Amino acid sequence: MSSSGKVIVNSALRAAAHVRSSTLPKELSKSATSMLSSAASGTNHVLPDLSYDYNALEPVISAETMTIHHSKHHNTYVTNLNVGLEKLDEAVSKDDISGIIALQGALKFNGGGHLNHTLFWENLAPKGSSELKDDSAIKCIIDLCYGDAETMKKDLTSMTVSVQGSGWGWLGFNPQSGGIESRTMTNQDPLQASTGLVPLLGIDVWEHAYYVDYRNVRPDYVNAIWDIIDWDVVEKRLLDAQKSD
Ligand code: MN3
Repeated sequence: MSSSGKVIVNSALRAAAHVRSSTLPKELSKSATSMLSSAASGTNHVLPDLSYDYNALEPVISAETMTIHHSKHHNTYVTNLNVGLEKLDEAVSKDDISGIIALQGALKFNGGGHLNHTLFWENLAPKGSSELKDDSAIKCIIDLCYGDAETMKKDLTSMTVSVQGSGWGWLGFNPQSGGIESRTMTNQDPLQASTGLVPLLGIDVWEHAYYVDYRNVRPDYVNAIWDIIDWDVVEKRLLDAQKSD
């Protein structure tokens, strides 16, 4: 790790946590740490490849939407995150506290955009390729916290459809209670850094995520997305979150 890399990581974590570096909290999100630690190796963040083709999620999400969403929108967050981290490094090296603080909004927006979309792509799978299995840990905790899967879907769907403007709906693991919860976030505010909940499943309801396919009818998009959820990924995230709890 280069010393300038260390500066980037420490200052970004400090900025994210609003604390002095000597008191970095243990509960800082692992994903944020790993996101920022790739800057420490001197490499820029890059747009992640998808594990499926752009047309693989049709008819729920079209190839056109996927192409624009991944290669343009997500890519822009990655580009601007890298620009922001470079500026942060510069501000830190000059001990420019005002400059460091001024970058927080851009880092939250672009860093959040990168984290959220990376989680989102992994959440999705071609229709019929994954199912919520009866003997899975995720099914068990859904039943415990919501009664049944249909109630959870209804709850998260209605909250997510109701997001005012641009934002996300999330199913998150609460390390305090050991349960799972539905939550919405506005803009690109990242779930874990903002609430402490560990993201299990996210639904992007920015218009760019559905307008080509559903026009202004957000409820149809959110109702349809349940057909392309990769429940194996949701299960793995839950097990990882419970392990590190
Ligand atoms: Mn998006």
